[in-house]
Amino acid sequence: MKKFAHILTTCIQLSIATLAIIAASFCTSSGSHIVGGEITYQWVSGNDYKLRLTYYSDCSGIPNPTSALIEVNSQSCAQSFSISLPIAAGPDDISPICAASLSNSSCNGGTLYAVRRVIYEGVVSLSGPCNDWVFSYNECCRNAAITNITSAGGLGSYFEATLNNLDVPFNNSVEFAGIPVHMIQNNTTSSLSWNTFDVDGDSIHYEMVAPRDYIGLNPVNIAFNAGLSATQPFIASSPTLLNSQTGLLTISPNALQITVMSMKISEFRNGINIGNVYRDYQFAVINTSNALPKLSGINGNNIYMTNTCPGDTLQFNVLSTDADPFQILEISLGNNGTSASFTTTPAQFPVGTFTWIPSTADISSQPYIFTLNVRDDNCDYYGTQTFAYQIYVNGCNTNDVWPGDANSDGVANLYDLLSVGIGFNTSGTPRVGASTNWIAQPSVNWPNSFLSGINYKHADTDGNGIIEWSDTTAIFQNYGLNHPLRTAPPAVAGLADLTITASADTIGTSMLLDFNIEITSFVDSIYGLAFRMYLDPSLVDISTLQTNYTGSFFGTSGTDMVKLDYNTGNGLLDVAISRIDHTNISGGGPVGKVTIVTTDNVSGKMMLNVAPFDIVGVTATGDEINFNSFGDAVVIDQNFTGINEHNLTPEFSVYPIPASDMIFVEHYGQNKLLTVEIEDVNGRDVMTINNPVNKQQISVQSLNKGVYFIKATNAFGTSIKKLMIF
Ligand SMILES: [Ca+2]
Ligand SMILES: [Ca+2]
Ligand SMILES: [Ca+2]
Ligand SMILES: [Ca+2]
Repeated sequence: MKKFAHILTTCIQLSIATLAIIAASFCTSSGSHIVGGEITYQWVSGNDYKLRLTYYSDCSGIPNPTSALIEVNSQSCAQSFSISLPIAAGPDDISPICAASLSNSSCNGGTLYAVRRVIYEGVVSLSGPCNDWVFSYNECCRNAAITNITSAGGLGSYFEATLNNLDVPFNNSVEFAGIPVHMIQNNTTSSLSWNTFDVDGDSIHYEMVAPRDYIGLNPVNIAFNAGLSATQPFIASSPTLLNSQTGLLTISPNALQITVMSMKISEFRNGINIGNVYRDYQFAVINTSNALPKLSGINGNNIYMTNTCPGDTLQFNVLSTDADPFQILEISLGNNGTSASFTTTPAQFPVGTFTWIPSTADISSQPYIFTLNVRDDNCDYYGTQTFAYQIYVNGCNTNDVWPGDANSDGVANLYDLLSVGIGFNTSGTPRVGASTNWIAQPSVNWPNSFLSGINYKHADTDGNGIIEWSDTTAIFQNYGLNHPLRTAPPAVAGLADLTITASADTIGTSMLLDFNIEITSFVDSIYGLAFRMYLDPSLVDISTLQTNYTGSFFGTSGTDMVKLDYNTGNGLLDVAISRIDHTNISGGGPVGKVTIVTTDNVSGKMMLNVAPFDIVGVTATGDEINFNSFGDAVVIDQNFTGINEHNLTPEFSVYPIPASDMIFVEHYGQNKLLTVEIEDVNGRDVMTINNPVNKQQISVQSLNKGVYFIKATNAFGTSIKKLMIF
């Protein structure tokens, strides 16, 4: 009967009717157009809590109630009563409508879809500690325009928060900073957050659940339309994603729709669930040509996570962009319950600077989530996105293992492979609770240490108790990530030469070229080698880089040599190789080979310079060997192929690209093809056709998705083209 009684209350306020039956029919047909809501609470003292209902409604619906009745229940303590909360703020139009169009907001009598927010607040005195307090609010009716549930206008809203003040002396619920985004773009992927934070520092977990109706006082999950669900409430081109740790939602709608969804946000202290808050909210998917504004990761990169130590000043910049050339952006930091600050430069696309000096009280195994909102000034509706930055505050115990930082120098990169090589096959105590996640992991010291004084346990990157092949995985996974720790560099024990030589002096566009890497001096003792090379992406097709260690002076990869190469995708190639048998080798010779394909858009003549740099060699005991670097230069000449070679070497086309089941290699040169080969990106031959016909049909159904190369060879040489299988 509760539902009925409440409809009556709402409608009497409107003075529409005094008869319950008429009131009920009015409310069902017109409704209060609830867009969403949530209940949060703040601890006042003892068992007193300030309750807040934040209530969102569509401006074209009936006015919001002048007070809100919150039900308070605890089954275990046999408590059930209600409290009426007066309005504390609002109603406010919170729609992302630009100033010039505000007069056309439906909150101002216009036609633009708009949402208003009202906040109700009041203090409740609980009878004592109970582990199952429920604060709830219910009201008919939802917005009839909702499209992902059937007959939404006849369904009620039920909002709830829970508190366990039996297992902890007090709790403040999570809170939501800023204004929720309620309009998103069709056919665009939007990244959004509700900017949740907890002033107590409790750990927060996010989950998508069904929005609820109610029968009596009891919540009832609302069923979604066919094909949709609580975790997939949108009609979308790819699944809606919720990061359960950061609360970041990624939505790719591909239909106009009005979608209601609900998120459960749970708090845990010492592993105990001490409270839950539910935000029930509605998104309108609209058509707009406005491009969404974006924010970079930390200091302009695409990494959104970092680590710091208490007492250190953590500062980083975030860059904003928007594909719309004349819009002006704003960046703001969501409220977050810490002392972190954020400033921005005044510019069309501002740069924001985040600063935080955490204290020892901030040390936590959980990351702090800071959300930055970026907004453009598009009209009628602003475009908004949220980006989450995770910051770990560590105890900064130098004894902790950071998985992948095998040499414990504060970063996971190529040099860590050298420590894996030096410690190869050594066993020690496995790490308790080990993972390859980039967090500080306490670990018992092993008997051995490297020359630098760093314990061998750091090279057991996956924590399974032995340094072996699998320990390259965490280096790769956490490549380039930093943690706050500095150690002195190891001693230097020798000097040698590393030389890169190109296989040609001059080549044309879209052509294959080898860079041979060799130790060109006699080395007394060496065990491992790491270096970087830069291949200018305007001249080299970075996606085609192939490394090959066949015939390496260091041994055979996977047998007596461990290797790691990392293509950063922006021209840098990091290479590291090491023996695994704890025995130095001496002499010199080939290290490996990097094969590239020049880009097809070089105009005129360009010089490609390639030299190794940041070279580190080590002995089996970890002494460092310094290297001189010798590079090479190649002229890339757009017209290089020349008349003679143009006629002699194979000329062919490959289609379709991309392909999934069949390709044609069509030859139109003068000299008969001898072979057509397909190679994968690792240089492995996956298919060879001898004596192909001029229009050779090749089935590629058996090939995995990815990039391949088609090599056509005649008596005068080989030509190569890229192939994409999808
Ligand atoms: Ca809390
Ligand atoms: Ca824009
Ligand atoms: Ca390292
Ligand atoms: Ca291991």
